[in-house]
Amino acid sequence: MYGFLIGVGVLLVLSIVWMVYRIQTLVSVVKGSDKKIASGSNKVNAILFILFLLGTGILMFWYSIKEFDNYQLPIASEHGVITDSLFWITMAVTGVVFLITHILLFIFPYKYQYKEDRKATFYPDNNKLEIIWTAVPAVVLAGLVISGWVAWSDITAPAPEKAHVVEIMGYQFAWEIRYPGKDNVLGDYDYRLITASNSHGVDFTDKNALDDFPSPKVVIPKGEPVLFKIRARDVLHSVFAPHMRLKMDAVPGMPTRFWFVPTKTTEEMRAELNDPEFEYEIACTEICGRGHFGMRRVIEVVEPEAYQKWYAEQKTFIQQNPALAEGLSTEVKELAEIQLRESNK
Ligand SMILES: [Cu+2]
Repeated sequence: MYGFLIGVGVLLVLSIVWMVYRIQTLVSVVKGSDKKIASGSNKVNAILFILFLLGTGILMFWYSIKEFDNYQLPIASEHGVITDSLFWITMAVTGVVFLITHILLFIFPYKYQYKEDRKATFYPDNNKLEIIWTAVPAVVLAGLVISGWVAWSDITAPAPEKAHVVEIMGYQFAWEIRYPGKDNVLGDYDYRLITASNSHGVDFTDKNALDDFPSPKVVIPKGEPVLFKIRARDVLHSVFAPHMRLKMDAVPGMPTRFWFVPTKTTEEMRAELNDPEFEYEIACTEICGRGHFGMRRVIEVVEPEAYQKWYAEQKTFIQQNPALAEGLSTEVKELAEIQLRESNK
């Protein structure tokens, strides 16, 4: 109902504007002032074009320089160096073209504003010019696209065998982290197994799941390949680790992955930034609902020895909650019990 009334209101306002315009035109015809094409506002508009160019140009440079450190975070992964250099090459090429075209775009309306004694030149076509402005962008863009494609193929190639696996599962509104345990193989999962005490939906009838363990934060070793296996439990989320130059969607029903090699420990980055509080983080970059802003997890990059030590100290799901082993087959239960005994030693 309101929509209809608003529609009628808009129509009425538009018709009033149209009537005012019509009356003005008729008045100028009667007065005989409609013959004059250019008025004083022509010059004002021409000058406004130049002011707009200068104003927005200054604002753009001021903002870009002021906020530079906020969008150029230090790189903490091997492939990040490659993607960053691609980014800056693209930025340089498109930036120069952007500046030239926009300066011309705004200077031309000023330079060629209407003058009574000036006539437009008739210039139908120029084949040579057209070939140049088609061929040059085609070659430059092909170069950019191909170098980007080569880098992306490398980055998304299968992870090395020895990569450390971490599962990251997004849900409204947090991330759950699961490690595969000693066997480096994650156990199966099934959304139908999700309960209050099994938020990952881990299938404990799969032997690979018995040594899996959860973690409140992502701990990974420096200088070694890490494979993130990413999934979502409800809606689209997206894993974003800006210092690692890592971004990958978490899609319900379609597991994704991203592997990389971290190059600086959290401690090293703290020293570099002179910030003892610094933490690497994962943020969600898919607007996934009301609590989207709260989807943060800390990533801690440590030396490989410290990682091995931390890994060995973690308690499996079943060690943390023996009730999860209830109802399992005798064979699986025995395996789980061996683990329990080991952890109690
Ligand atoms: Cu999210």
